[in-house]
Amino acid sequence: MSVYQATASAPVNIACIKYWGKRDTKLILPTNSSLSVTLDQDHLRSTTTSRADASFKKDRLWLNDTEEEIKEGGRLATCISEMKRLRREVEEKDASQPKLSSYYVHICSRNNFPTAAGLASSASGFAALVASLAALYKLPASPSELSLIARQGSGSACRSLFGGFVAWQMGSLPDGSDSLAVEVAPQSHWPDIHALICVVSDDKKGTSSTSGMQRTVETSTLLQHRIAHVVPARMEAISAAIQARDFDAFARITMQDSNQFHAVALDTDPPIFYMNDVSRAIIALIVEYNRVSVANGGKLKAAYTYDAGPNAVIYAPKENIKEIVELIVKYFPQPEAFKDPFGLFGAAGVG
Ligand code: 2P0
Repeated sequence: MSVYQATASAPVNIACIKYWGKRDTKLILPTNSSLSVTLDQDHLRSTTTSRADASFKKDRLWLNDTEEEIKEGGRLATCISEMKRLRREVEEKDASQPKLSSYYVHICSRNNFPTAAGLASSASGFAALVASLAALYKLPASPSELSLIARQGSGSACRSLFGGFVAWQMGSLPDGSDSLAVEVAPQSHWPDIHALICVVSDDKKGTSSTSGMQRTVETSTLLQHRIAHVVPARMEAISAAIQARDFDAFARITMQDSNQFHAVALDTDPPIFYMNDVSRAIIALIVEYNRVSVANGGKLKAAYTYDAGPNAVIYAPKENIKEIVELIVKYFPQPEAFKDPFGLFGAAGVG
């Protein structure tokens, strides 16, 4: 008897140009394009195994060994049914294919980083889910085509189907068929960039991204300015910086966009605060580190970016990482017992 099972992994991605706002909440269509760097497979990733079997009685999913409910019409159910639809297309073209689209699936997903670390796992999670079902169903789909489905699980997930530098083009069609991820450059184009993740707090965040960004869409006038007048030019400029391996420009744009995303969160009614005093102190440290370099005739040496939480991600060329870690440890001494509890306080290569 044949066993129909496949496993796939997808890494976490960290945005340099932030996605924040939906123009369609069901299809998850964004109000602006975004661009991220996918971390390498060795560090923060989700690994998912999917299995189809005629004996299964319903679709089921386990996340880190705990079963999650697959709510009818919810994001998980949408991704699974969309993948079954693509499988049906394969079966209709080739009658010799087993009718896996009519079987229920059991899906088991695990993160190799603690969910409690406060790092977004929905991006890697939905990307790995879609990739594992694509492997199970032997779909001829490209990563961009799969990104259309991962996007409906969680917007940022569409970017984790590629390694390296990835853009999520917002698209303009109402059905979302042009709102997909594309590769800007593979990791091998610029392997020198590293990401340092500083876990400032592992508390669960107060305002979820999904509800926070909708409140921003409804109440922030600054978001309208950002969408119309800021992001399009930044997408062009950061793509050019990546092509040219221009860290100075990449860093400047990344920090500006992190700042504007948090300004937009603050411009929301009621306001949303994702960074805390430690987050802001890390910004001050990186600003000073860069100021000294520039004052001595050098260039920017590091870029900070913050998502919907207080944890810092610092991008820097590899040669600066050791110095940055030493600075962070000097100014943010940690009690021995809390030193790197998750093994996250270190450099992760990208791609
Ligand atoms: C990003 N973030 O571009 C931005 C920056 C957080 C700050 O994507 O509602 O979890 O599932 O589409 O993707 C977080 O939003 O939201 C996010 P949904 P998601 O990475």
